[in-house]
Amino acid sequence: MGKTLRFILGDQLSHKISSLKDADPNKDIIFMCEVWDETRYVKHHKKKIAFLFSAMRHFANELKSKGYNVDYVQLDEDGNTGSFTSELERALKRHKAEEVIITFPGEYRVLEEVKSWSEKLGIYVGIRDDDRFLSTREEFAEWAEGRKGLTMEYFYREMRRKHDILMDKNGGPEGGEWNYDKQNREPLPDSIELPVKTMFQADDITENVLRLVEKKFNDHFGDLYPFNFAVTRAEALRALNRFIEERLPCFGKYQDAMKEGKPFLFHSHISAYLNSGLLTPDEILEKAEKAYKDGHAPLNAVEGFIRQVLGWREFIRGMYWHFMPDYEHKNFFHAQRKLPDFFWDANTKMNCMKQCIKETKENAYAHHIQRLMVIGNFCLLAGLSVEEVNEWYLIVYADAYQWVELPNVTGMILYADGGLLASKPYAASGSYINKMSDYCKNCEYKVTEKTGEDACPFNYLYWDFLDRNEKKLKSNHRLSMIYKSWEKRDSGIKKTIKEDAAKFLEDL
Ligand code: FAD
Ligand code: DLZ
Ligand code: SF4
Repeated sequence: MGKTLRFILGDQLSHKISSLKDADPNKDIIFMCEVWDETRYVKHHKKKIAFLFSAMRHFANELKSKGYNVDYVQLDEDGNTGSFTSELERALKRHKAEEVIITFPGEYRVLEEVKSWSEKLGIYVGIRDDDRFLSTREEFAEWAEGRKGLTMEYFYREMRRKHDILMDKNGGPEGGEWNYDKQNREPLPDSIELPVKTMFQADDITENVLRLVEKKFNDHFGDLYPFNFAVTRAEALRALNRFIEERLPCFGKYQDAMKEGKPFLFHSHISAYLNSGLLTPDEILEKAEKAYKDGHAPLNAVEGFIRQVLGWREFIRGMYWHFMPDYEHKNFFHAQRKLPDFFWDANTKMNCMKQCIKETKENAYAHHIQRLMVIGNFCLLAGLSVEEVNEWYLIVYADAYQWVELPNVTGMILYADGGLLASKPYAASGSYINKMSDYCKNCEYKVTEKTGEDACPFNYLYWDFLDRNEKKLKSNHRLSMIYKSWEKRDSGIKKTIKEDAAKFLEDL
């Protein structure tokens, strides 16, 4: 009998990954490879590549020190052929292996590639479930079956019940409510002291990777330095523990707040670690719930955080696999405007966009409200190309993989799925941004002005978007009041709004 090769992908860096469950250190080969195709299918942010390569190399070393036989192919190694399939083919020959075991990949395109191996390479391919998620694709499909609308909130309640998280002894939600979002919308007070972000020093492995990225990916978006990501599970756990200790108590209250020059606030900054497998959702939920039970963090904060991980994250993944591959081609509003250059250099007069894009470029990170209500809101209102916006979001964030990026972009910000994920578009005028941030104070535009050269573009773009898409949106009962107020507006003002929007969009 030939050898078994266990293929670990770059976002499968978990010691308990299903593909390793029955691995035999004496016989099996653990295979990992850095390949051009994965780094270039979109031109990822430099920090994202550096993080993942360093985390992959550290993970491979940990497996080696546990006694496994690890075959790791580095990007610049002689003979690296550049794709998963061709590298696997070489590895199969090297080791005379006839069988590959792999955990279900995170992206549809990779799954298609994995499915082709059996025929192309004449081997047995065992694809195992990715049991790091709390809901399986089958469970999601069962839940979705026959429902008119797929609402995250109901899915989340089922998950709370099923996994017995934040439930009281009578089987109801802890504290009597399922959701404490009403308490979670405060802007950040000037006086508040923010905890320092957890940062890590680069070791030799990371230094080598940084030099490689500098050399090979210089034309990619984003700043490589300073680089202070966690690259091992032990480091990622430290970041998680410090979040629970220092940030979680205020996570809820200031979850939607934004502040110039403060990219990290009370968020956890664990998404890149979670999505690459250094952390798993079960341990995160356990620590968060314990913080509430120990009286360390209030219910609104803990419930709010748990909803993101147990609710949104699992729901988003469920949606991805439920609606792929069609989901990738949705474009409800036929949005096709080219992505403006300032998405790459942050050179725009709109201070909110400037700050959020600048921080994205520096950190490969922006928190949720920046992604949703500033950048995302702009993409929606300006009718930017669904394809280009998806590509941008996949490139720029260290936590971005298509399974999580696509539903957030196509469904949540662009409403390009026609309402499969969100019950109405997340569209907002400048006053929302002004309420939740201090960006408007330093902006060349005036948030209080609705039309004219100095007016905040979000103000006229908001109404222009609703007017442009009236046929598609008017029947949505959640928008009926807004359309009524638009109808009542003076026709001269409506005309000016539309002219201002047209001019702005033309100049983009
Ligand atoms: P926190 O605010 O501390 O939240 C805790 C965790 O909850 C996150 O780490 C994440 O794992 C999970 N979470 C929260 N919201 C979501 C959500 N909507 N979908 C999935 N998980 C969620 N998240 C990604 O992990 N990868 C992406 O590529 C990604 N793209 C996004 C694109 C857009 C347009 C939007 C609006 C959101 C996107 N998100 C994405 C979700 C969310 O913005 C990030 O997970 C979050 O900002 C990561 O920062 P954090 O770890 O500090 O999160
Ligand atoms: C994102 C990424 C990058 C940039 N490079 C690699 C790589 O060289 N090797 C690898 O195994 N994985 C990489 N990844 C992550 C994969 O793209 C990821 O596993 C798939 O997108 C499936 O989710
Ligand atoms: Fe953004 Fe408008 Fe405020 Fe300027 S005025 S920061 S464009 S919301």
